[in-house]
Amino acid sequence: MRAHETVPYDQWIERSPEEMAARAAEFYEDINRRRTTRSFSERPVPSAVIETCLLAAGTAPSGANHQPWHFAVIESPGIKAKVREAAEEEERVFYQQKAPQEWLDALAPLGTDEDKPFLETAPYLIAIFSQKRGGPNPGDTKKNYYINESVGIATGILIAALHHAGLATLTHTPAPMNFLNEICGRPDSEKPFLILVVGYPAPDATVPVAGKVKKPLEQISTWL
Ligand code: IYR
Repeated sequence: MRAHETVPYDQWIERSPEEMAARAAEFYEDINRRRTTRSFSERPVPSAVIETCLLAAGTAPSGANHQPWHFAVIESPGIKAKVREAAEEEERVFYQQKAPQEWLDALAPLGTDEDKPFLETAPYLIAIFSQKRGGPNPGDTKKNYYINESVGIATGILIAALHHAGLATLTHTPAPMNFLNEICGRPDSEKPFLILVVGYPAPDATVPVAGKVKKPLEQISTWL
């Protein structure tokens, strides 16, 4: 290995097998209560909570530690309205023309459609962008690696962090989403990854029964 600077890994906390099992079970119980909701309350959310969850997302592993992500946090009602207008336009084309029947059939149990009122109701929209070029330091313009994997992992950590903090999320992926670059003032070298809708669920929020069904361990894992 080439010479590189290191420090002791002293943030590591050793846990007994019992403590590990208890912590794993506690985390599973909490994350298993996460549901994607499409019905948000207008109740304001403290911006400091969003900031801390973004810091958590930013700890994600990434290709060559280039951290090829950018989070555009939208709280302005005017900008949210613009996002809704552009997203609903794309979604109308998707649901009424582009989507093959097989896709529409797959979405039917979730009850999604082209109306996206949550894009204005929810207190925060986080538009997540992936960066083709960048690097660990500000101003770097190096090639980035494993971009989708890296941004996907960071997004997963962000969703878990927001849920853990007590907030609901919805992953929204209008396609194509190029309108987000202009609305959020992001350069063409960045590609919209997804919009995360964040807030409290509406008091009368419901979730589709179909979404609760998660595959059992035997189906999602093989042990060799
Ligand atoms: N982007 C559309 C359609 C959609 C696609 C999938 I796959 C979903 O899991 C949910 C929705 C929309 O947001 O409605």
